[in-house]
Amino acid sequence: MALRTGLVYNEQMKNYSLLWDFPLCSIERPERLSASHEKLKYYGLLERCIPLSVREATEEELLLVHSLDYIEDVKSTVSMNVEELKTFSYNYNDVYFHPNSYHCAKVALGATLQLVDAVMLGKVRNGMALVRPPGHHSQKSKACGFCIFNNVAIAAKYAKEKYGAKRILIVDWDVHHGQGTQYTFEEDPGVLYFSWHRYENQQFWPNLKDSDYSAIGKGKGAGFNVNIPWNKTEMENVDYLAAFFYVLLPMAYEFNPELILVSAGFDTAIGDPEGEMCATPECFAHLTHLLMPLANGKLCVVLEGGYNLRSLSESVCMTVRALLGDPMPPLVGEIVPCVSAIESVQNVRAVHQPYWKFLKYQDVLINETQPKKQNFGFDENDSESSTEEKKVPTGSDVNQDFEEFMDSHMKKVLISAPAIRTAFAGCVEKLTKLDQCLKVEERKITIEEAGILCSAGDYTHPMVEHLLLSLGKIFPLIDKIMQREARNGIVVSSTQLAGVSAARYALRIGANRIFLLLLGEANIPIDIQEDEKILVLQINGKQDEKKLSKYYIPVCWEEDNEWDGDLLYSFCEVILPLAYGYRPELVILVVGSNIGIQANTIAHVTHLLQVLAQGRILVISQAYDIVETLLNSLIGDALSAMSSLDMKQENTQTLVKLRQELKKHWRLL
Ligand code: Q9C
Ligand code: ZN
Repeated sequence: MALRTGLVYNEQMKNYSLLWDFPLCSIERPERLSASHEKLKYYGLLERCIPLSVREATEEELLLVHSLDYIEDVKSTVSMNVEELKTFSYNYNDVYFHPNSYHCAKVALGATLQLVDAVMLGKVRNGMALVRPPGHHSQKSKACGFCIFNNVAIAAKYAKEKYGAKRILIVDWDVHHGQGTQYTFEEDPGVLYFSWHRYENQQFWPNLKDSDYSAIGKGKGAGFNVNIPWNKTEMENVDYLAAFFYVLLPMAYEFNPELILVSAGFDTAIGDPEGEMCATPECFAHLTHLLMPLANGKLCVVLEGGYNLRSLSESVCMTVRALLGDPMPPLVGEIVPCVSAIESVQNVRAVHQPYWKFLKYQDVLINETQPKKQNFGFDENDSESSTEEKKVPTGSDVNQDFEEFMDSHMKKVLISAPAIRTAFAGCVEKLTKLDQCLKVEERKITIEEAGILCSAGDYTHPMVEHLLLSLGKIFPLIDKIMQREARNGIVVSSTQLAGVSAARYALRIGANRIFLLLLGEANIPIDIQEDEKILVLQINGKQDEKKLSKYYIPVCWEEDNEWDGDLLYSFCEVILPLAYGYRPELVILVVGSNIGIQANTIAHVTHLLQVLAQGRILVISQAYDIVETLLNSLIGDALSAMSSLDMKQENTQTLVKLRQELKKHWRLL
């Protein structure tokens, strides 16, 4: 199915607001929806989405999570006067009611369920529901924190019941803890609930012990509730990414959800008066993109909080752009998570270690090598890298400085996508999706030209003709990508030298930092190993052990193994963090033949790599039979789930050692 993104929105949900003076609730206003919707229109994103209609949720649907008594109580508010509404509202914590609240809350839930239906029935691949009131604080018999009915929790129950979904992942990136959602699924191993939230050692609302990392779920649900408490404000892009790389992504891959629901609060974004965090809107494009390869692409993003209209609406647009498959804007900011974020992430990994295979060998090893404190790669004593003072934004001040501060963080939205997504060269005629791609003409490469681009002696190789033909396909593809006529490209070439020559050529035409990821054997000339403009990471077998340097990172794994799990987890925990820190302008992925990794796994890696370099990636495959699978990933098709994701203890050890080694040279790890 082509990439299709649904958008659920309806003006009706603007028709309620706060009717009396109640400062704690004044930020939750109708303009939150109109500002988001207007900006989607402004950036031309609205017209690219499939509009989905809303409906009122039924009582039966409300009963999936809420009690009949509570529903009746809420229903009774429709005929209340202001005094009565006030009294009723004060029964609960930080929530207000309006005579139209009940109706809007049913529409917000109905909108969410319409999105779930469209995604589960395959009418759209993914989508977003712009709704209010939000839902994640509301509980069985309680309204709370602007929330009346728990949209996302009910949606999960609905998907289980109506579509038989067995594993649902809920990602709650709102800055508040969705305790309502946690309570709903605490004992349910079929729903993995992940939430990060401002916590400040329980000093922040809703001030619950239940929001700490120690709340891991109960009974059969133990291990399926994941809280990352942020004990400081001003968390940045990199802190959120660290939570994804070291906790959520490997866990989500291991869980293998059939559907992902996002409780998408944008009060985690910069300038929000509630969150006081510093993530920029682009961060949400990255988070969204990183979730898209899971669950066959079935991703429903549902609005929760977000109270700075500017950062809310920009962040909504960024999320929708990612859902649509647009290229990722580069991320600004620090490349090292702060100490407090690292601590939280480590604590979560430690309490979840008994429940997740990807944590099984690692933390044991880390304990052995780091007897005092668990440390999975960050160096806490490195003051230069992680304890820097951050610039303090004046989160709630609406003054000149604050507006300028916001201006400086809202610049990345307009990145134009190349009209053509994927280019190819050479004879791959049998592939089915080529009509969607740009065929690039090969050109003739002379021995002289190749001579500059290969190591001395390479061009006297007996296979010289063969090499020249390969380069004749590869160089024009790199031209197209660097000139932004195509976003990415793919080519089949069986010569081992192709990757290195491609990188040299890209440098020559002006690329500055190239990330070269090699899966399989290849000789890397010494000058490339030392070139700071090319970061090489190579995964190959043990028989050919190589020496690590700053810009050449060989990973040598046990032979005769399936490397799928090892690759995927190393990718989340080492390769991506490293590559993010390097900020490449081009990614070159070389896939060798017979490497013990399934095509589908490499397709996942290919998708994830597209968060880098604005999606500029060239895939060079030495084998022909996997090209179709990789092409699907490049053109943005949904990926199928990964089948085997075991990690080998030996290879995990290699990974942990590698992380130690890399710490000497690189800061993100
Ligand atoms: N400053 C959502 O974002 N008030 N709800 C907290 C502490 C309640 C937020 C007061 C905030 C509720 C969906
Ligand atoms: Zn919130």
